[in-house]
Amino acid sequence: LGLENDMRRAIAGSEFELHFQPKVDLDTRQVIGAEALIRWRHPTRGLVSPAEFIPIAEETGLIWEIGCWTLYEACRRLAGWTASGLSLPSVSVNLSPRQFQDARLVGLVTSVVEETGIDPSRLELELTESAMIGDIEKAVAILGGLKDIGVRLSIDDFGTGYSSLAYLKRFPIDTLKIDRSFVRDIVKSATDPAIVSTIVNLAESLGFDTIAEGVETEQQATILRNHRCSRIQGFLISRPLDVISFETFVRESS
Ligand code: G
Ligand code: G
Ligand code: MN
Ligand code: NA
Repeated sequence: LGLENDMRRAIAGSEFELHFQPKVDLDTRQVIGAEALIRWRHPTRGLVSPAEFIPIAEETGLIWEIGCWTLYEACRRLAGWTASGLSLPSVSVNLSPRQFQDARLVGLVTSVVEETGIDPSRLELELTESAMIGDIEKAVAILGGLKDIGVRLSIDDFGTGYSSLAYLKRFPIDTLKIDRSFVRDIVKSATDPAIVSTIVNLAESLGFDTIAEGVETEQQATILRNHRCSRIQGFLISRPLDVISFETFVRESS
């Protein structure tokens, strides 16, 4: 309950901030986008990881308010960067299962896009497979509502959930984010290169893009390139950065 009460205060008192992790084209290392990742600057505990507070926010329902703030903040940043000439094609925001299933989601995204004036195709929403299993018809309807706004959709941590191919082909999504567990051991593993290759081929057949997450070494990047995965994200390129450091990173790499 301690953290829950603190979270209510944090929502009211703007103790949250967004960090941004660049996504790049593997060959050119050009920045193609960034993932927004929330951080909580707690007055006594210091920087609290979302891994710690997002699950509590999900349980208590506070995730709705936090998600509203995250979406607005990410889009306000994108609008500001566009106005100031920083060249950043897109920004992605993570949505947890409860956010995805909230009946207010399509309305929220519509309002955020209108009020911040961003081009909706430059906003990407990252969803996990677990958010979409259960009621597939409902998931397809929500995804369709989001696509109608013009935003891009990706499946995060792809390969770790339960998506069957029958469902996957019905999802109007744009990108599969290859889970970092397949990248971690790709240099030594007998199976992981084949898994990555299968995901890339599957994505191509269904008309989706891919990006590999958690890329930490040049060796991993080389193997990913050999398996025709052309976009990467991970500590090799950059850790998630606070706004000032991120702006410097984008300027220096463009
Ligand atoms: O950045 P980090 O490794 O600390 O993130 C930990 C987890 O928190 C990841 O699974 C990430 O997707 C999730 N996360 C980060 N920011 C947000 C956010 O704004 N909303 C939601 N729902 N999850 C987030
Ligand atoms: O669940 P999701 O994929 O949204 O999680 C994003 C989290 O992954 C962020 O918290 C970020 O800090 C973390 N992350 C990003 N790049 C790397 C990486 O190269 N290695 C590891 N171990 N974690 C990473
Ligand atoms: Mn993510
Ligand atoms: Na992920």
